[in-house]
Amino acid sequence: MTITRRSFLKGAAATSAVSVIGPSLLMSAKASAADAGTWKTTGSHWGAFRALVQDGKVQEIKPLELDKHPTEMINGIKGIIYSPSRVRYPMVRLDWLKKHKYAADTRGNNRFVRVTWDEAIDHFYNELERVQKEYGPWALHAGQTGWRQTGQVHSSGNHMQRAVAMHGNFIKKVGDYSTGAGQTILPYVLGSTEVYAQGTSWSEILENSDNIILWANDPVKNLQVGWACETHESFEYLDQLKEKVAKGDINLVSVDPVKNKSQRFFNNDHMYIHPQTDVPFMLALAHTLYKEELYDEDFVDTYCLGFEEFIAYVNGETKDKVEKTPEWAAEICGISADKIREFARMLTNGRTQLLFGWSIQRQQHGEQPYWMGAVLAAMLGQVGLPGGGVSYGHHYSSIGVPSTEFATPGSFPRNPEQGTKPKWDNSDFNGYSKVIPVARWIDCLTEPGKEIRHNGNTVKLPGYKMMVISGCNPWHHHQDRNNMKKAFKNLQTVVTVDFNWTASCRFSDIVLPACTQWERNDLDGYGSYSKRGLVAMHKLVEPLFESKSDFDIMTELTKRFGRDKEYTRGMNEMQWVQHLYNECRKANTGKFELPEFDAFWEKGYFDAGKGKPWVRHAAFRDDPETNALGTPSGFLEISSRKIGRFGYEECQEHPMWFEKSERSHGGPGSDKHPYWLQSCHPDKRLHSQMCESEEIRATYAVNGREPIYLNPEDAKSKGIKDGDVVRVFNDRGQLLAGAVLMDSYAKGVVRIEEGAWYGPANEKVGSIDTYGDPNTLTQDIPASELSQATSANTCLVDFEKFTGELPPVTAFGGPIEMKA
Ligand SMILES: Nc1nc2c(c(=O)[nH]1)N[C@H]1C(S)=C(S)[C@@H](COP(=O)(O)OP(=O)(O)OC[C@H]3O[C@@H](n4cnc5c(=O)[nH]c(N)nc54)[C@H](O)[C@@H]3O)O[C@H]1N2
Ligand SMILES: Nc1nc2c(c(=O)[nH]1)N[C@H]1C(S)=C(S)[C@@H](COP(=O)(O)OP(=O)(O)OC[C@H]3O[C@@H](n4cnc5c(=O)[nH]c(N)nc54)[C@H](O)[C@@H]3O)O[C@H]1N2
Ligand SMILES: [Mo]
Repeated sequence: MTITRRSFLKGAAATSAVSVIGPSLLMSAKASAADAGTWKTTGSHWGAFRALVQDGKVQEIKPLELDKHPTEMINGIKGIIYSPSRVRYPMVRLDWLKKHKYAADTRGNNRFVRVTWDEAIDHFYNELERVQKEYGPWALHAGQTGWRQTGQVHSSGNHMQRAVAMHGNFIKKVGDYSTGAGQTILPYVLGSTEVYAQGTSWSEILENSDNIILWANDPVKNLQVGWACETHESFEYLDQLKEKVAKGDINLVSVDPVKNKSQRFFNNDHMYIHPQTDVPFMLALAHTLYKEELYDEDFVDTYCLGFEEFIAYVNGETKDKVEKTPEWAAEICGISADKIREFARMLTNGRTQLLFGWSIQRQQHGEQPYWMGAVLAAMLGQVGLPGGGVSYGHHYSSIGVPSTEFATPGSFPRNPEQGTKPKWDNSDFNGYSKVIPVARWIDCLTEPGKEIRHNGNTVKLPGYKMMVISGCNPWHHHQDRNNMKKAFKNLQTVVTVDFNWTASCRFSDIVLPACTQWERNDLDGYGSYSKRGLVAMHKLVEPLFESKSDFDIMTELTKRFGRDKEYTRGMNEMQWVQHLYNECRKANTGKFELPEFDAFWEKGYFDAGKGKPWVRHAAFRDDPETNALGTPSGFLEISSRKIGRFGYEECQEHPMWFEKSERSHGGPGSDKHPYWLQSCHPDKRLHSQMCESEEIRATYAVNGREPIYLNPEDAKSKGIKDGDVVRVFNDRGQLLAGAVLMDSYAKGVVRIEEGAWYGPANEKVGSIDTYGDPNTLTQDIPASELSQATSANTCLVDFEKFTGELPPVTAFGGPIEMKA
């Protein structure tokens, strides 16, 4: 290995227009004959697999025999381990190190110097000390979390938070980017988050449903990954569903502005809808059900609260005094009034299961479509029946695959030992809130001290000075890059722990190289909601370069203040793996017989078999008094007095239609930037993870750039052909992407998948993103005062053919290495 980061980057620049895809730097073409290799078992968000390790390198990967529907993304795994974007050494930003006052003005210029591990940990520790001493706990944010790799011992967020918490207190977050609006509204309506709850079993749905509505839902794409090691069992049911649709046994309709991957798989009916206008459509459905007396009055009377207030709004008697007729809705949502009425009647024709995806709650007023979904289900009166009612999770982590009774393994603890105090035992947050809604962390930097409303409380935003990031990539997951660039100028020190040189590393000051999950031993639950068993995660190869496990990194940190024994509880990695296994084995006594650890480790998994079918909300339906919902009244709340009392503008006492700040097809802002940008979850990545994997990126990148999916007529009107590089822009930012023309996209709708690595031409606000991260263009606004959730899908853009000289892609290949 003679090539340096710098020369690699130059090499990438030289190939500019073509692509940065080259042979992986570390892959040996052929393994030596001497080492026949060993097959080892491990897991991942993409499923369990066995890897052939030869000459200390991963040569081949094949899915675990239990996985009958592996995702093609496992072909990208080698490319993660051997990516040219690996963080190789501890690095410190040159200007932060050499200049005074943290040199925040040049943060993002990607100029770093290599330091030793000792120096890096010293810097990290000294900064924690300084911030606690000079300011206090309000000045440290270590609360962002995300899709850390799998494994219960090494869960990296736990390691970072436990170590930092032993040192001092810090700002934490509540909520997440996935379901921020949904998980906040649904407890008021149905008594639980619903989004993270087991749903009615697929077998019950397949047997009992006459109609299934995939509402903003793309399970075929999104079930490829899971929060714990994914089993892909749900695909058995999707195959059966496809058969039933073909035979006409089930009427499957997708309500979506796009003909998505699932629709292409099922070849089912498509109810096209204009983006962000589901609520007007749903209000008109409610109007039809009411006027045509098709709704279930008994169910609404017995099980629900607040129908009268709601229906008065629908009838135009309250609020805006507009009757929510199909004709009214048609103008907004692009579905004709006749079709709306037909759709309403269809819903009442037999058993109907509504299956919502999560994307429509990741928009401004994202609470409303979810609340309306529950109201429609209530009016249909089938909540709690097999194959009827409403679900908000059947596209996620095998929800709908029956759960076994298996007790899942515990994890390395996120919190310090009970009863202990941090080194800096200071709980004075200077009047600021110590917990912030997750997506408001940038507002803290741009508007410190501001008071905002959140779910019945007031939050005072702390203008923190230091941030520690591990197991997440905020420079992928958050919205509006240029606003982030401005905000980061108010930070003194950013520490990131990652195995990949992401944009979050680029905008940090201290970067610590973690190893990947395939460079350490661990164990994980097999299946998230299905609780299918356990997977052994054998270390495939030794940590590459100077990387270390998060466990080892944070042990080093805690050593600096004499708390390492307490941190590790005196156990090393393998002792933790065995400890968690033995605890799990004990917890399953009498239910499942788990073998001794060694036998489990050698076999590679424990299979708990299949679970028992189940129907969500059935207990409530059977006996609503004994099994009341967890709502304030115990009923399904069509109107919520509690929310009404909050007095919010953008989320009131029952579901309503609110105009969006940006909406295509004639809505606000569409005269200037006519196209709706949806930043859906990627088909061939897990967010930003695997974008760095060159082999798999080569299968979708266009001209070395992230694809933008366009309607062919829209493209033609701008002289754009398949494969052209396109400049996509709005008032917030600009990026380059590669055009892919597809009929599946309606006119006025474009898609760039989230997780595309941010590759700014330089650190200056407004500079063009050379690879195509959609969050260069998205808005950083809250869904409402209730949830304060992200609204990435409320975003308009325009685009044009790019005719200038193509700048090189700067996203990949690591930092520019400088001499200190
Ligand atoms: N525009 C737009 N933005 C979105 C979304 C959208 O739909 N549209 N979706 C949002 C959603 S739902 C989500 S969940 C978020 C996801 O946001 P994130 O969870 O932040 O995204 P990931 O790309 O999974 O980032 C995980 C990071 O952790 C690193 N990592 C993984 N394992 C380890 C480990 O063991 N140790 C260490 N130290 N690091 C590790 C990875 O290399 C990667 O950089 O994005 C959100 N952002
Ligand atoms: N392959 C893969 N799978 C994943 C992930 C991944 O990164 N890659 N991430 C996982 C995670 S963390 C999450 S949170 C989930 C995300 O799950 P979701 O948020 O449900 O997924 P998306 O793909 O963003 O969107 C699903 C569908 O919603 C449609 N849609 C968007 N806006 C609207 C609208 O206004 N109205 C209607 N009717 N439809 C709309 C889109 O066209 C798309 O077909 O996926 C999980 N699964
Ligand atoms: Mo998510």
